[in-house]
Amino acid sequence: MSIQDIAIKPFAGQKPGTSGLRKKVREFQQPGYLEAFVQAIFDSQPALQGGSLVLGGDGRFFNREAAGIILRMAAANGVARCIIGSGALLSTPAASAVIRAHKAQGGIILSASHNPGGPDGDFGVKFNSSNGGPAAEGVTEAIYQATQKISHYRILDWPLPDLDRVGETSLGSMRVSVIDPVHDHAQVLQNLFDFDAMHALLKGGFRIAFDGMHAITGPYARRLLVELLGAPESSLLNCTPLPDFGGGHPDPNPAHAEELTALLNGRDAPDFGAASDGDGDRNMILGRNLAVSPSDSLAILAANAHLVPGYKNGLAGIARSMPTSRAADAVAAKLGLPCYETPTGWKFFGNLLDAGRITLCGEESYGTGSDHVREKDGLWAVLFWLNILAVRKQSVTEIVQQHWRQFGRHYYSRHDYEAVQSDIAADCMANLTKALPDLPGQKIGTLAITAADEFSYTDPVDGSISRNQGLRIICGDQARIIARLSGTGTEGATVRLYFEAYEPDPAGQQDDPQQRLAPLIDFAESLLGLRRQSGRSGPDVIT
Ligand code: VG1
Ligand code: CO
Repeated sequence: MSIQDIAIKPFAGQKPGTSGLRKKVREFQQPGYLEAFVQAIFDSQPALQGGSLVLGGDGRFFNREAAGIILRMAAANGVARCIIGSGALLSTPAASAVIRAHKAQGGIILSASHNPGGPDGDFGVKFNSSNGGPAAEGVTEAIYQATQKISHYRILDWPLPDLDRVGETSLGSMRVSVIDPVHDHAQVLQNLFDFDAMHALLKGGFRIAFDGMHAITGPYARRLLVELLGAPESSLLNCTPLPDFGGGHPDPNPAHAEELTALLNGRDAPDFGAASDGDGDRNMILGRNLAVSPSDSLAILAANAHLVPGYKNGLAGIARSMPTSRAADAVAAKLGLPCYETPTGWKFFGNLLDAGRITLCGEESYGTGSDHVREKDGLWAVLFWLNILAVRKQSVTEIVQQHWRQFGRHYYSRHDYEAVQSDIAADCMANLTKALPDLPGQKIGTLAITAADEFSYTDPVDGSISRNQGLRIICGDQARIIARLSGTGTEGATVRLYFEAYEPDPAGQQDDPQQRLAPLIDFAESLLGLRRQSGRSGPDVIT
């Protein structure tokens, strides 16, 4: 058995984005590319030496190969124990649960989340810290710096143990624990929700449909929804994980989860629909003929949290990412809770959760979660909704409508312009940046602009500052326009535009969001010139 020290040169651009390093599979397959990034993790995270590392991924193309390389590198870099999901699988929230349950020093998650997979698709590597959450900016920066001065990587030249059989084994002097990928996560969820009440709901004829989008959540959904809650097997759609996600785009939104959306909009629809993404951290919630806006979902979970055993003693606070609608703020204000506004990306919730300042948090991008793990959690949100539905005995639509009547409705939409030429995207953002100082005082129809700025965030726990987190145009409590560049795309630049308008009057709460938001949408275009410059007639994806 020998440890090999292999010379390499640094690769340009190994800088983690919103959530880990995401690149085309082919880029990751270049000799030494994955190895360089992983070695940089070991070089910059000395606690892993002699410690435990959790490893698993969403099962996409290249997952198993990459896991094998990382396992042999971990052994060569002095990791004492590697805890790996069988088949090298772990959903992102499950990886977080495993890190916490086994008090590991960190974890490596192999996923490009909602990005498509397959040989021509995307791959990703993400490092999570000992709290189970995505590495904070300071850590990802240290990893990036290490990639830039790398000269060697270390790897053990030895055959891998059987990764498909649960049990204890070893690789060199490293202990390898192959675990059931579902167990720890299911355990955490069973402690939070009223499984008896949900079981009774389903037994009483309440019908659900869960779409795994051929990604990681299939086995998790089967355990939780079918085996524990007694839902019929036919409730599971696309729950066999495939390395290319069946050619689909594992992003749970009405645009990409077409089959499920059609089912819920069709005749004899189930009462409740849900889907999750590639790595199982996102969720979409559907009622009959209704897609719940993720921002509303966060607010509704917060307003009803007291109905759920794990949160019956109340919430410490709520946080949302900046572009997420202010629906959650309205609930926090009513409940007298602190509400934090963080930059996009789950890593920014970590400190608030660790410090006990918040219990629930969420993002407009179909992500919700709580302090039970340190990642957003798709099936957690599904169970949370089912628990509320079991207690309130109302339909999804009734719950949403009642919420709007009580708290007002925040009309909301996100427009994505994908794979825009990078220089055009930069130019449009520069146009808007230049316009910002003159905007306050101007009007968008009847709405007065009260502030316009570039969002920067000071972490209230450790004081770290994150600048350049998106451009905002704010019309008091009435409306907002936000523009930012995506940090997860792998082709050109993806521009995200976010629109929000508040309607307290129940008589005005039944409009079509796109129509309602049209003046904001037009105003944004007049400043950005994105359609004009990119030659597109509209966004690629509207959610
Ligand atoms: C997107 C979402 C962001 C989310 C991130 C990771 O980032 O907007 O809210 O945290 O994806 O989610 P960006 O930079 O492309 O806007 V996941 O499920 O892809 O890990
Ligand atoms: Co994801």
